[in-house]
Amino acid sequence: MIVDIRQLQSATNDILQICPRFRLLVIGKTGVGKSSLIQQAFGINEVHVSEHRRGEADIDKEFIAPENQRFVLHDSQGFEAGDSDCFITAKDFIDRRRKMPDLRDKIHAVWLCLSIPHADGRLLESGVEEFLKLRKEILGDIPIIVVFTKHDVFVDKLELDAMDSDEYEEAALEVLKNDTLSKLCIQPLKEIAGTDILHTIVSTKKECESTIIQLIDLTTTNVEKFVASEAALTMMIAQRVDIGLKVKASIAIGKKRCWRGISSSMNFIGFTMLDCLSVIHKDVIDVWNFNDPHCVRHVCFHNTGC
Ligand SMILES: Nc1nc2c(ncn2[C@@H]2O[C@H](COP(=O)(O)OP(=O)(O)O)[C@@H](O)[C@H]2O)c(=O)[nH]1
Ligand SMILES: [Mg+2]
Repeated sequence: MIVDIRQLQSATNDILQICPRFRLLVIGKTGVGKSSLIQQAFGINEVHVSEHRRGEADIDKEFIAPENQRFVLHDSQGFEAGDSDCFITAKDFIDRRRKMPDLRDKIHAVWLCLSIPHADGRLLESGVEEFLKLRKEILGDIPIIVVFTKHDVFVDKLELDAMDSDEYEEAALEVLKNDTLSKLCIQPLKEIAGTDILHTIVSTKKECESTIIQLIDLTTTNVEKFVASEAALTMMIAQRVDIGLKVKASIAIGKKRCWRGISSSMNFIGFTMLDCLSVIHKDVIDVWNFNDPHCVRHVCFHNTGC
C-alpha cells in the first residue's frame, strides 16, 4: 500500500486553520492596567499599541506579539464622559467584525477593564454605563467580562487604613475586603448591567497569578459556550498562565483524532510509529505554544526519536 505522510494531518492544524489566533478586544482608560494584564496572560514582553492620535489607541490596528503568534489584540481607550467618539468608534468596529463571515476575523471576547473606585468615587463613566446597558445589542453573543484591576493596590490601602484605625484583625479584615468590593464594585455594576454581567478582579502581581487564571477560565468557558469551540481551544493555546487549561486542551485535541486513532489503529494504518508519534508530538507542542522562534521543539523529536 502506498501512503502519503501528508494524509497524517495533525488535529491542531485543523483547529488553527479555522481559528489561528484568539482575537480579544480590551477596553479601558490609560493606566488602568490593560497592557500589564495582557503581557502576563499571554506571556508577552511588551504590548505595542498603535496610536490613532497621540495617546489614543487605534482599535482597528491588530497587535500580534512576535513571541506569541496565537493571540491578536485590539486595544480601545475607555469611554470618557463628554467624548462620544471612542464609543461610536468601538461600536462600529465591533459591528464590522461581527459581519465578517469567518470565525478568525470575528472578535471572540471583550475585556472591559475598570479600576476599583475610592470610597466616594464613581464606578462607571457615562459612556461605559451606556455600553454595558446596550451590550447585547452591540455584541450579540460575544462574551464581555468586566475586569476590575489592581486588586493588590486596593488591598494594601484597606490594610493600611485598618492599621491606622487600630481595627487590624485578620478575619475581620477579610470580611471588610469582600464587603467593600461588593459595595464599591459588584453591586453598582449589577444595578446598571444586570445580575448576569460577567466580572472578576485581577492583580498582575506575581503572587496573584490565580486571579489571571480565573479570568482566563471565565473567558474560555464563555467563548466555548457562546462563540465556537475552535476559538475556545485557540484561547487555551494562546494563554500562558493556566497549566491545567493546557492539559485540558491537549486532551480535547488528542481526543479529536490522534488518540482515538491509536486505540482503533484506523488513522495510522500504513504509517510508521515514528510518523504517528511525530503528529501527536506536533499537536502537543502546538498546544503548549512555547516561545520557540526556531521551531527547536518541533524538530528535536525527529532528530532524537524520543
Ligand atoms: N500594583 C499594581 N500595579 C499595576 C497592576 N497592573 C498594572 N499596574 C501598573 O499600572 C501602570 C499602568 O499599567 P499599564 O498596563 O501600562 O496600563 P494601560 O495604560 O491600561 O495599558 C503601570 O505602572 C503598571 O506597572 C497591578 O495589578 N498592580
Ligand atoms: Mg497600555
